[in-house]
Amino acid sequence: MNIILTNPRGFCAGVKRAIAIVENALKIYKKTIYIRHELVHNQYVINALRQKGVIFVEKISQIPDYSIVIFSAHGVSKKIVEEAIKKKLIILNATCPLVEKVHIEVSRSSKKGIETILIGHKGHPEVEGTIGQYNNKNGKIYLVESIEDVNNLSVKNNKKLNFVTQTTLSITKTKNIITALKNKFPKISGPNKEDICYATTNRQIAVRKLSQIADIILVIGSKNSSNSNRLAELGKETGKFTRLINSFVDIKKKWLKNVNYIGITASASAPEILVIEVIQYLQTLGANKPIEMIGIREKKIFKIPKKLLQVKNILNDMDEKNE
Ligand code: 10D
Ligand code: SF4
Repeated sequence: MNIILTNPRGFCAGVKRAIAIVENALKIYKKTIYIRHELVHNQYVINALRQKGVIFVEKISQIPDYSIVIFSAHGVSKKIVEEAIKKKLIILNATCPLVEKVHIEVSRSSKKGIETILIGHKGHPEVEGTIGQYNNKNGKIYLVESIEDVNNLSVKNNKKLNFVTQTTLSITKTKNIITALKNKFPKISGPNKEDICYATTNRQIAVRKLSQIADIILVIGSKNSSNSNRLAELGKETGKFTRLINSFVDIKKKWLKNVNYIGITASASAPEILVIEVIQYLQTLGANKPIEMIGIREKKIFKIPKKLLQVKNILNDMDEKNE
């Protein structure tokens, strides 16, 4: 039995930054840290942060006034920011800069009275945050999930129309939806390709390559994670037996019968420790040393907000003065 690991896999720059923000905040502020929504959609990460005393909430009303709140990497609506300001919360924004870019685009369209179509999954927090950048007094933002939704859509002014997308969608499905949009609304403007981020794109390309070699594919990621689900969906579309697993505990021995090559990937929110545990488990069942696939090298790094660095500096200064 052989193990093949995709490259790239695991944490993206946005997830690393979000976790770094929380880690820094825990060191700097000696108060309870509240996080609005799961920081990233991964059970292991969330449990680890809970153990460090972090409290996760869905509503700002659940947070006591004057507390510290961190917005999750998926971003929040303008309304949520306003609620947090009203409660005089110290806000640390862990929204991925690539999600923030989409927010800016939607906000700009809203100010200009350009109606916007968002391609994304209904109910996902990123989608809610992006919709929440549009001021409905100026026009409307429409959500489409499929070509069928595009066919059924009618807008007020098809000459002043823009589109944006969720960052973690399927590359192929989104391309088809954009084509349908452009056919229906030839004057629609939007990003050159789509807003699907580099990490989502690279992990999907890697799984497609993996499917050419592997007999089965295991995607490490949590069930509520959009980018994890897209990887599992893609594996299945290639015809390979594919399962989304939280950790090695979810692996069923019957999946491995007569399997020579086990392909493994990890989503943008899944830590490498989970990959290591899967390898160790498969090796107890007789698997060989894993083979690393060659893939796109990712160099993107996102800095943490200056606010956290400033607080750190002030504290350092105070320490120096006290010495
Ligand atoms: O569900 P998802 O794929 O959007 O989020 P997850 O937390 O699993 O991965 C990180 C991606 C983010 C924050 C969306 F850009
Ligand atoms: Fe940012 Fe992409 Fe990671 Fe989402 S998946 S946090 S958009 S880098």
